[in-house]
Amino acid sequence: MLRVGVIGAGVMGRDHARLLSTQVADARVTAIADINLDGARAVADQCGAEGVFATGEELIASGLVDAVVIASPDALHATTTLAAMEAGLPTLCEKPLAPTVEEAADVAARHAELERPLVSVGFMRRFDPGYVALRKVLDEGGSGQLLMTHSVHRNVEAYPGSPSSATITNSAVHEIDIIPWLTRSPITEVLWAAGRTTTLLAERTDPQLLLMRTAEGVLHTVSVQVHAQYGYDVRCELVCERGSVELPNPPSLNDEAPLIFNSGLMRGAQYAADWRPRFETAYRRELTAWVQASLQGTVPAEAATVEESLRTTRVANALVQSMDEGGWVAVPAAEAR
Ligand code: ISE
Repeated sequence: MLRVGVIGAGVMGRDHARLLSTQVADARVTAIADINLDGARAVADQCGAEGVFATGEELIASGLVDAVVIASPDALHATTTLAAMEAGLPTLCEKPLAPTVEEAADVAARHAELERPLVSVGFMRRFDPGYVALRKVLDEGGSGQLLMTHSVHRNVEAYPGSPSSATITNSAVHEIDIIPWLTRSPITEVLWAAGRTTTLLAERTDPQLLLMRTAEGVLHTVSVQVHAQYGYDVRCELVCERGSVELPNPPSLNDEAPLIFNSGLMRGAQYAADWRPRFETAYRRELTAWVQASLQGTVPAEAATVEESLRTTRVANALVQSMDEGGWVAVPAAEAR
C-alpha cells in the first residue's frame, strides 16, 4: 500500500485525491497540504486522510507519506518537486514541471544526479485511449507518412488574471508534450500568431494560433482558446498521405458511447465543462501506473520524464518569445539554458 500525500487542494488536487481514494488500487491518501487549511481539511475528510498541512514542505517532512502528487499552482511546482526529491519521495508533479526554463533545468540537473528516477510529470494525455490509438496508427504506418497535424484546445473559461503567455505555459503545454510523443520527433521551430481577440477577456489574447515544426519537417497547427464559453473541446487530426485520422469529437465521456441528442429541431452532442471528465480515464490510468511504479521503486515508462518536460518548457518559452518578438523561433538545443 502506497501512502500518498496530495499537495494542493484546488481543482486538480481534489480530483487526484478523489481518484486515488476511490479508483486506484494499492494507494491510500494519507495527507493533504494547502495554504487554505479549511480547503485541505475538507479534501482530507472526503478521502480519510489523517494529515492536514499548510505547505508541501511540512507534508513532505511529516513521515505520513511514501510518495506525493504535486497539484499546487504552476509557479510552485519546481520548488516543491525539489523538496520531494531531497526527501527521496516518488513524485507525480502536475504539468508543467515549471513555467520557466531556469527552474525546469534546475530540477532536471538535480534529478539526473539521483541514483534512480523519482519524478514523473502529469501530462495525462499520454494515457488517454484516443491519443494512444493515434500513436499506434503512426507507428503502424497504415495511413502512410504523416504530413501535418491539426489540434484544437478550448476551455470554457480562462483562469482569471493570467497573461497571454499562460495560454502557452499552462494550456498549450499539453500539445507541446503530446506532439513529439505522438510523432516520436522533437519540436525544433515555433511561430505564434493571433488576430482579432475576444472582448470577453481583458488580460489575454484569445484565441491564439501556434505553428510548430518537428525535426523531420512536419508542420503542426494548434488553435488554443481558453475562454471559449461553449464547452471543453480537445481535438487532434493526423493528416497522412493516404488519409486522415482524428479523435472522436465530441469524445465519449467516461468510456460511454457518445450520445447525439435530437430535440427541439436541433441535433447535438454533449461537451464536458472542463478536462476532468474528458480525461478521467487518462488520469485514472496515469495514477494507477504511477502508484504501481512507485511501489516497485521506479517511474512509469509511459509518463513524461523530467527531461522531456524540460524540453516542453523550452518549446513553450520559444513560443512566448515568438509572441513577444514575432517570427519563427528555433527551439534551443538541450544543453542551452
Ligand atoms: C489545465 O491546467 C489543464 O491541464 C487542462 O488540461 C487544460 O485544458 C487547461 O487549459 C489548463 O488550464
